[in-house]
Amino acid sequence: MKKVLTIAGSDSTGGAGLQADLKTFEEYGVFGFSSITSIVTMDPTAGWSHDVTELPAELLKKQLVSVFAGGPVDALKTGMMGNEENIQTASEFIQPYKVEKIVIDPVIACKGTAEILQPESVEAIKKYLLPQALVTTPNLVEAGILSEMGDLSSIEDMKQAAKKIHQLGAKNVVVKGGHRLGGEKAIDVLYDGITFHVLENELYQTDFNHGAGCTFAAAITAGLAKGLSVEKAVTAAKKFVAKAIENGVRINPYVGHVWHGAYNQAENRMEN
Ligand code: PXL
Repeated sequence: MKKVLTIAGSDSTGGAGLQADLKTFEEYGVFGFSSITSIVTMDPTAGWSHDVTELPAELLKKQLVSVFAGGPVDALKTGMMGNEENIQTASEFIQPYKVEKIVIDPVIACKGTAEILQPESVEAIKKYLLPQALVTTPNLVEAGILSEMGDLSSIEDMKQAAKKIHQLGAKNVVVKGGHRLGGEKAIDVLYDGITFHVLENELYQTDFNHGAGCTFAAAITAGLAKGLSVEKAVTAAKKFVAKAIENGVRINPYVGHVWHGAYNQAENRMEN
């Protein structure tokens, strides 16, 4: 059984964050662990505005000690990290275990939720996390910030940003075009330091896609844990998340989530 860890924030509504990660890990048939960095809450009386409560680094470390008590994990991913101290703590803790399959989802700007912007974590992500990344998965805004290129509006821009982020130490960079890129297709650019792969998928016209980014990165992590190459893990993850978006569910008047179980039609399980 492959062991996979997410170091991420909690989204109690279950679409994004560590909840998305653990659900995705289960769908891939790997054993999921979690270390919580922060707790995100939403206020229905204030237009679903988001609030991030960061957990102390000491508590993050205690969780990591618990996770690694049985030895290193096969793969891990990071998501929302909270603050610089949490980033440094996680980075320094995992280093001696030499986990090769590390996916860094550089959560700086959550799609659609302007409230979640973590500009203070940018420098720490660059310094502590990207150099350890086998794969990093910035969205268009995050790639613009990390590459210091600002607004990215074409595939050419995405390629250039991927190259700059690769220079920061990430071995493979997936820049996600998403809806912001415009056009008819969902386009991602994967750069492995030598070759650019432009990956296309259907672009679903839906607002029920909260959690797509976390789910995508978690799927890559699980695929890597199971022995897929980076390119295969990324293409499999694209298919997995496309199904999850296509089958998104309305959660409440404010938000709709991807359905993490869609690829395997998990809703049909355990019927008797
Ligand atoms: O989508 C980015 C994201 C990551 N992690 C947590 C979140 C969100 C968005 O809401 O809540 C915990």
